[in-house]
Amino acid sequence: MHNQRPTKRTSSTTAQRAPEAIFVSDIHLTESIPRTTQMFFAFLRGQALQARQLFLLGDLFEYWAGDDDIATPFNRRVAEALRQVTDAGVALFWIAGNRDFLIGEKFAHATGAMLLPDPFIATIGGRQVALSHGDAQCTDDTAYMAFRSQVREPRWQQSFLAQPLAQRKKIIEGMRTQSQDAQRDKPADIMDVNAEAIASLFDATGTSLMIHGHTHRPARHEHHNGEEKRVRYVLPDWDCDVVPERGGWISMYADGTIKRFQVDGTETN
Ligand SMILES: [Mn+2]
Repeated sequence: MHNQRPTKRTSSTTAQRAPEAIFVSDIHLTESIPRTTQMFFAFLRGQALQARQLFLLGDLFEYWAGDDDIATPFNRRVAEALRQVTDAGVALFWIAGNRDFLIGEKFAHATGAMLLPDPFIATIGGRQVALSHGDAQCTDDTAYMAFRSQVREPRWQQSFLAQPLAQRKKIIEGMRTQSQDAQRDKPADIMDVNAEAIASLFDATGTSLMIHGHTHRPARHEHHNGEEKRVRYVLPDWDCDVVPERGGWISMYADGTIKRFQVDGTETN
């Protein structure tokens, strides 16, 4: 047995500190990825409960057909897993992704999540951090940007949501097939964020720190704006139903430090 007596040295090491906030995105939860779902639930029962705040930065779900879709058994399980996090006292925040932007107040109520606008400026560990899903900054993909502005219009959403759930799911299925076909023909670069769109987002939010997802290109980027150093973290997407498994999250601590973790809990440097 190890000596359980805490010492000053161990209690001050970063590895043992509880994070102020954890950020995660692009889990793309759906029934066909059971191991990913299991790993995400394990994350919610484990690391997430250590944090004061959990930020879901978009595309938690592979798709969301409207809040009546919460009755689907799989979605119900996800909502209940999130509810356990908020019931345990963790503040849960949500930014919509390009696949689950139809999440609404019913989902928020069921899970205890607070729906945030994109972008949102949070203050964590004394630092201001701009949070975004990231799809709105992929401005080189003009076809996607046109689609995005259409489906984000309240009138489009109203008429879409007025259709029966089964019909909406069929339409989304068609859109996903189309989008997969289109992505195959698009050069990889246009599916990344645009540098000017990122600079504009830093300018508009007045921050020098940003966390987003969407591109599935996990990284820590430094952007220099005159004397100012701007740091941008990109979250990984999750897929634990393939080898090697992918996924992970970003933790931010009370002193403002930031660490990136892989889905198995090891730190990325
Ligand atoms: Mn996305």
